[in-house]
Amino acid sequence: MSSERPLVGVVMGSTSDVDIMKGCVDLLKELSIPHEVKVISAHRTPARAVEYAKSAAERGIEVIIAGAGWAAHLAGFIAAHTTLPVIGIPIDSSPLNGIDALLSTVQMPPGIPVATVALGKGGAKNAAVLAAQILALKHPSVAAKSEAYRQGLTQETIEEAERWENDPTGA
Ligand code: RP5
Repeated sequence: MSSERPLVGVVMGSTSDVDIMKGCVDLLKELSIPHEVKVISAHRTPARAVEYAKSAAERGIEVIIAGAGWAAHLAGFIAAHTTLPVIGIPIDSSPLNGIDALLSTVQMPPGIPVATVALGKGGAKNAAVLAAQILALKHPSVAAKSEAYRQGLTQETIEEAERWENDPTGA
């Protein structure tokens, strides 16, 4: 949790999602983006989900990230109650390995979008990066962090590739 006023609201459907959602929160921290984290279920605590979505903009939140598994209605339910951009992370926690969450999150009807990222851990990280890229349009400090993150990723990938290219059989 950041001490500054949060710009990103990170919401997950259950404490059982923490393992996956940690990747998102860690990256928001790395990018120095003020954020808050809430556990709110669209099915088990629907009134809290409505209250959260409706009050987010007036509290200064600019992007909401919502991760949920199974019949994952959290991101869509929140999107229905706010015009803030909502990024949905489908979590692969169900016996269907997340295909249910993926379809529930991505298949929003016309007019109420959820920017759905990849399933599971990769998606959780991408949600943080996408939130940073949205905030970067307005916040120069986030733009700088976002740019530096991308450059770091590119550099790291080149160095890793060169290590293997120079010594393909090395340990
Ligand atoms: C979803 O149901 C949550 O996002 C979680 O991924 C899944 C299972 O929740 P628990 O039964 O583990 O609390 O709403």
